[in-house]
Amino acid sequence: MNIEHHLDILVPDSDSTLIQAARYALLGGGKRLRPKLTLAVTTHFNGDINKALTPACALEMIHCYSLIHDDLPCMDDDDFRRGKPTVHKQFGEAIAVLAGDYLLTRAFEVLSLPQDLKPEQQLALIKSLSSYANNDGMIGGQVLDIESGSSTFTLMQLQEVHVKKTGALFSAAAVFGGIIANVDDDELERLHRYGGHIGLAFQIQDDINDILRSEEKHGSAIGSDARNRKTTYVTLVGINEAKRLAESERKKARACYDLDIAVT
Ligand code: GRG
Repeated sequence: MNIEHHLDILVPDSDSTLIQAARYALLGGGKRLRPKLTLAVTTHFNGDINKALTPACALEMIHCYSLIHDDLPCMDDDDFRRGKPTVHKQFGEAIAVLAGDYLLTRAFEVLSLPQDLKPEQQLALIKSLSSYANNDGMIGGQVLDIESGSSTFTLMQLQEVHVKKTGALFSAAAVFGGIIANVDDDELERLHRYGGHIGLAFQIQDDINDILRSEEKHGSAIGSDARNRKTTYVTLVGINEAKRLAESERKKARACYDLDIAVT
């Protein structure tokens, strides 16, 4: 069951600059955490992971589109991602915007393709992904983040940003596995909470790693987030409390399901 191979099939190579830019982002060496989570949850509920592969790849397309747009000069203005120039550095800003748009659109297209799922399941996946990726989820989190400018968040506000911006796609990944394995609504609700805890733990750990990477590289405990004046868990509560919060989120996730997934 190969996520890389399936992504390659779903966005086949072409002479089109748009497709080349989309493939540059999509096939560029991500950890594939969200699709792996979908496959792990599907397996946990004895679902068929062959049926989970296309939906899992749709999630990765949404994730990659969000990274392309997040790196743009009008957002985080980053020059490198996954050790390579960002899409707008490589292909120009206009093509980067459009490659993000393409992956967003293609994600919903592949969810709607005839496949080995019931139409009700396909509809549930589409509905679920639309809401997790939208204003109540990922895009809403990004807006909150941008609107805060450089003012400092409270811990509650920071948590809301990350529950939406990062947690929502992890919830979508977990819920996807539940939909594919045909679990009931109570279980879907638990999967939603599970994904949210995993996502927060992941985000807090990412903030901690930013500091640790910086200590390794520059010998200073000021990470790139702090240099960019971003509020992070570490800048807000310090590294020890951040580690405690990450562990607490992992514990809450484990209280939902004790799955062996290497996400955080
Ligand atoms: C622009 C619509 C829009 C949304 C942007 C999720 C998001 C919102 C932006 C991603 C930017 C970011 C750095 C978010 C924090 C979460 C995070 C560390 C994402 C990177 O995820 P990984 O580590 O990436 O799973 P890989 O490269 O492994 O796929």
